[in-house]
Amino acid sequence: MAILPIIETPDPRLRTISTPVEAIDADLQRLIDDMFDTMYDAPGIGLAAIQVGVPKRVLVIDLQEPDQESGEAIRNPTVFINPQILEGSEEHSVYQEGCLSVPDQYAEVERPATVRASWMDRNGVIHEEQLSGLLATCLQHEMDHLEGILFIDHLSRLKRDMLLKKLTKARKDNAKAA
Ligand code: GNR
Ligand code: NI
Repeated sequence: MAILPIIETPDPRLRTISTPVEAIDADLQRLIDDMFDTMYDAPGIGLAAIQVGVPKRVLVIDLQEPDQESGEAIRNPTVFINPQILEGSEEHSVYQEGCLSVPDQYAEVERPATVRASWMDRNGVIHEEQLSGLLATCLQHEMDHLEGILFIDHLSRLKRDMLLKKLTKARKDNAKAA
């Protein structure tokens, strides 16, 4: 188990189109475990393999929603291998999104509110489900990574440029403080 370094924009590797997984072998199982460690450590609610430099169609998601009674985050680690979106709803919803590869920057993104998706789990079992809410948004955000797309690509040029400027400034300030 290992925490892997997360690649940040403008690293060109984030623009790679990831290729389908052909075998669920020990190497892939280790990658999945390391991706969960990396996601929980960050912390984040999702992570695509390309964010740790591996151009394979694998992503992990755990919304870690708080338990109604204790308020503690309940873990529900889910891995999506070779995921596909079969259909997106006409209805759209807007979420404030962030990305571990665009650190500490947030913006509203509009996407289909529900999606019908299929994927393989780590045992090779195929799933097909209708997903909604934050899970639907997160899956679409992660699947964008598999195509080399970042959430900032969904913004207007003006908003994207402003956000990237803030990121550059934050990095400079951090470098000074360090
Ligand atoms: O941690 C994350 N939070 C998040 C919030 C709203 C929509 C998408 C996300 S995914 C993000 C982690 C990440 O960068 N995954 O690629
Ligand atoms: Ni992301």
